[in-house]
Amino acid sequence: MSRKRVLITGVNGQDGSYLAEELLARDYEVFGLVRRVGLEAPEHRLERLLPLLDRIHLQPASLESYAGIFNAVAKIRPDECYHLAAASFVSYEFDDEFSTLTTNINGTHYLLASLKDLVPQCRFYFAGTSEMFGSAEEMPQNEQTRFRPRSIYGISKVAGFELVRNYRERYGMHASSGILFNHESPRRGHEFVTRKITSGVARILAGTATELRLGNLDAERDWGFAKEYVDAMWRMLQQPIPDDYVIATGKLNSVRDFVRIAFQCAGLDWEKYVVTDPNFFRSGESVALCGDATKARQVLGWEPKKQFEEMIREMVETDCLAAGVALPAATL
Ligand code: G4F
Repeated sequence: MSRKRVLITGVNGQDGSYLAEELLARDYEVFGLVRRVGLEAPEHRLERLLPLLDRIHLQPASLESYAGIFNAVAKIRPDECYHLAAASFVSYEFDDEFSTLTTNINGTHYLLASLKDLVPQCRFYFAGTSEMFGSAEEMPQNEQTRFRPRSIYGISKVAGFELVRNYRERYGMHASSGILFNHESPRRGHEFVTRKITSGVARILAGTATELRLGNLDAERDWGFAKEYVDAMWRMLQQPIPDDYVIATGKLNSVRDFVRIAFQCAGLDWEKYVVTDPNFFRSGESVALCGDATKARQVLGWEPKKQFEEMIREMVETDCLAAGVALPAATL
C-alpha cells in the first residue's frame, strides 16, 4: 500500500513541527506549506524543522493566494490536511486587525475550497482555539458552549470554525475542528508568556539578564503540553465521522504559578527578579478559560498526561541548555 500523504500548513510552528514528527513516525509522506522566504533561510526561519528537513517535502505557498493554495493542493493531493497556520499572537492582532482577519479567514476558505474541488475525500483538521469562547457564559467550556470571542484573532477563528462546519454539512467533507486551549513546550515562540518566562529564567541564571518584565501575573490559563495536543489532532482525523472537540487539561493556573515554579527549577526566588510592567497588560482580555475535554476522552481516547510542573521543568532545562548553564543540582 502506498504511504498516506499529509499536508500541514504552519509546519514550522510549534504544533506543526511536533505533528510532522508524529506523522513521519506513523509512516506518512509529509508535505509542509511554508512561505517562499522560509526556503531561502531555513536555518533561521525553519529552525524547528532542521532535524526533519531531509525527510519532509516543503511546498512554498502563501495563505493569502488562492491560486498558490490551489496549485499546492493539486500537486500534493493529500489524504489528510492539517491547517495550523494563522496569525496567532493575541496581543499583536490589533496592530493590524484587517490583515489578521483577512489572512486567517481567507486562508481557511482557500484551503477548504481547493480540497473540495480537487480531493474531496481528503480529511481536514482546523486549528480552533479557546479564544473563540472569549467572555464565555459558563465554566468549564465544552463543545456546546456559546462562542463570544473578544479578540480579532478569536473572531477570525470562529469564522474559520463555521466555514469548516459548512463544508462538512454542505459538501459532506470529513472536516473537523479542534478547540485547543493553551499548549506549550520548549518549542513555543518567545512572544508567548510561558517561553518568555522560561527563557528569562535561563538568562538570569546565565548572568545575561537581571530582571524579567511581565504583565498581569493574576491572569489564568488552562495550559497543556503541545506534543500531546497534536496527537489529539491526528486522532480526530482517524474517526469514521468528522466532529469538533475541546482539547484541554481542565486545570487553571496563574502566570504567577508558572513564574514561581520556573524560578524554583533554577533555585531562584522569583520575587527578586520579576517586575510588573503595564506595557504587557492587555485591555479587554478574555476571562480565565478552562476546558472540559470529556468528549475527547470518551470518543478519541485522548487525555492529557504531562503534569504542569514537569512541563515547566522541561522548558526551563531546554532554555538553560541553550544559554549554556546547568540547573543547580539541588533542584533536580
Ligand atoms: O502566552 P500568551 O500570550 O497566550 P494567549 O494570549 O493565551 O494565546 C495563546 O493561547 C490561545 C489559546 O490556545 C491561542 F489561541 C493563541 O494563539 C495563543 O497560542 O498569554 C497568556 C496569558 C495572558 O493572559 C496574558 O495577558 O499571559 C498573560 N501575560 C502576562 N504577562 C503575558 C505577559 N503574556 C505575554 N505574552 N507576555 C507577558 O509579558
